[in-house]
Order: sequence, then structure tokens, then C-alpha cells
Amino acid sequence: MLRLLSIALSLCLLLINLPGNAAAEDMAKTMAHDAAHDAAHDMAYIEITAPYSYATSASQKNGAAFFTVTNTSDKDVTITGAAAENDIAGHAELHTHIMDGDKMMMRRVDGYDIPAGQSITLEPMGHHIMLMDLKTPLKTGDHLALTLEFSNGDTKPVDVPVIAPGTKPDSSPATTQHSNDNHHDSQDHSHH
Ligand SMILES: [Cu+2]
Repeated sequence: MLRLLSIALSLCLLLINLPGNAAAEDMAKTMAHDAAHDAAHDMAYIEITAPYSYATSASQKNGAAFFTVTNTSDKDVTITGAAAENDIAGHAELHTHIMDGDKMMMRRVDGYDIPAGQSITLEPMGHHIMLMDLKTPLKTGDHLALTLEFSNGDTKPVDVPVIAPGTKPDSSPATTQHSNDNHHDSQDHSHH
């Protein structure tokens, strides 16, 4: 089984290890072949800001990823799916929260529409990428490699740092929470 897997993996790497594609080669080391597809597309019109995911405990089956997606193009786009590194989660789903009476419920959705020139923000109690069936708990300091899939066939890689629950991502444009700021800042932001 393991041997088959490694053969499949080397085949996969061989296929994408074409000469003159150094960028794809580099990304492939961490993101498998999805990244190679991405390198072939120009996804410059999609900008991802402030990605983060919360560390999980051993008892938590699922994790979630959050970020802001900006569509700088003049065409509406729709995110129709997401994929995580195979060794991190079984699969990833697009979720949102809805109110059911006075209770917040999670629900799977088919897509997130992002009109031309607009942004959507994935955040706790809102839209989020659900990482189903985690193979191993997410640890603070880890990075997840996600790939977003769009209805037009394009994909966009997202590097998602894992942060301590209750903290905010370093580059978050949202409110800074000094009281919960107990994670280690690699980039020191100057606060006013
Ligand atoms: Cu969810």
C-alpha cells in the first residue's frame, strides 16, 4: 500500500516536473499536483488576505479556515470548492452559518459568489472552509496548503497559518485584539 502510494506520488511528480517550470516544481514539493495546475493559470485577479485557521484539540474531528477573498477582475466569480493537502484532512467543504431560531447552525453550501470588484470575508460564525476528518490535530505555527476551486475552472492556492484559538491573524484588517494577543508575532506590526 505504502509502496503503491509512493509510486503514484513519484509518477505524479514526474509528470509535473517538466523542464522550464521551476515555479511549479517548487510548489509541488509542498502542495502536490494541484499547485502545478494553478501555476498554469493566471489567478492574479484573486487576492487572498489574512488567512488563518485555529489550532484543534485531539478530540476535534474538523477544523476551519478563514480569509478574505477579493475579486479584482471585472467579472463575477464563484468559489465552488476547496481542497486541502491530503495528509491534513479527508476533504474540505464550503460552509456557512445560518440562524435556526435562536441557534447558529452550520450548513454546507455549493459556492460563494464574489461580484466583480468585491470581497467576501470568511470568518468564524460566517462563511468558512471546513476541513473535514482531520488526520492530525492542527497545531499553532503549522501551515495548511489549501486550493480554492472556481466555477471557471481556475484554482487559487492559499497558504493558511494555524494560530491559537481566540487570536487574530497578524495581517488581519479587522479589529486587533490586544487582550488575546498571546501568539508569537513573526512580523512586528507597529500599533498606534
Ligand atoms: Cu463548518
